[in-house]
Amino acid sequence: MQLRVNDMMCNHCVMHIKNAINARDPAAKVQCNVTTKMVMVDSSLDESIVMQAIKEAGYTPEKM
Ligand SMILES: [Cu+2]
Repeated sequence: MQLRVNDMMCNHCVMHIKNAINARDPAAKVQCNVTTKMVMVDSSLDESIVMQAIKEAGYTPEKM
């Protein structure tokens, strides 16, 4: 799945987002691009769960 996180500003944000998703699915593969604000997630988790994880980390995910 692909999400946009406009308030992902730096590698610190990337680390928070990756940790939040991996806490729910340790096998999840997460690729973040701070320039395009794109977050690509390869996981068996529902999109709603991934979005909730990102919100709880303090960020604002949007569906593509
Ligand atoms: Cu940051």
